[in-house]
Amino acid sequence: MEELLIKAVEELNEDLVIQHVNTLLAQGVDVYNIYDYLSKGLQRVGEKYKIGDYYIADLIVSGELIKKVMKLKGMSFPKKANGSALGTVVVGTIYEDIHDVGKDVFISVLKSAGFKTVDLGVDVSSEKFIEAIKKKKPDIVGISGVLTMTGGNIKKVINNIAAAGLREDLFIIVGGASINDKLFKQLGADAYSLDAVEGAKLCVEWMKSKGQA
Ligand code: B12
Repeated sequence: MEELLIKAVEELNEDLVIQHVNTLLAQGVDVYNIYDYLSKGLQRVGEKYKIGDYYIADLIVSGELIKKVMKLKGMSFPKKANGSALGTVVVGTIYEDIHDVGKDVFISVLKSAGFKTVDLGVDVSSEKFIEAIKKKKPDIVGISGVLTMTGGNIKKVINNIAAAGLREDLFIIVGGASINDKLFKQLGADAYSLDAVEGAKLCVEWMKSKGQA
């Protein structure tokens, strides 16, 4: 079934994708695993685009398809028991990048872990990040970057946050397919992850280290 779902995403077959997701949900398969299959399917769409088998229109369709699936009943991550928020996380996709599926998954996982989240959307400038940090006073800032060419933008945003005197005691985590070990070391962030669940765990660890979780 998992391969069927991956293949249906790869082939942009919306009806089949929805059918397979609903079947997996009915079988009690973990939402985390289903997101993993969807990501693998999108990966293949990306590969097809890269070799010229798919066009930009197909990328757009794939993005819309996943957005629909994310809204299906049962696709939200299980909520932690009630209580006060673990902390606040401001999240946005870096400027010049409009990919938001990964950012949205990260936000859902953070919420399920008990965080309050502030979603700044996509194409977020330094000014917007800084304004939100001043206003919302978050414990953590999450920056998503999917396009390789936006690595420099992430570095600039982090530098600008520091120049505005807001870096101290602020945990900055970056993620998204553009980040790798080498790039991360140049960015001035505190952590990175290519996986939303692992990223959220790192955020929980940070709150624990501050004695707040
Ligand atoms: C759908 C899609 C689009 C859609 C996006 C729709 C949307 N609403 O997001 C649209 C059509 C807009 C699009 C446009 C473009 N795209 Co596009 N797109 C994709 C595609 C197929 C899927 C992306 C996706 O949603 N993946 C699924 C999510 C869940 O994965 P993810 O983003 O990596 O997120 C996960 C983790 O990284 C992590 N995560 C994400 N953010 C964060 C943040 C933090 C803090 C943490 C901790 C974790 C975390 O959590 C998520 C789950 O674990 C990818 C292919 C691929 N391999 O990914 C190409 C891809 C990313 N696109 C690509 C390109 C080139 C483009 C365009 C430049 C094409 C063009 N010529 O115009 C434009 C750029 C537009 C722009 N300025 O941003 C390239 C990027 C190449 C590169 N390395 O830079 C890819 C890889 C395709 C390819 N193989 O060539 N695209």
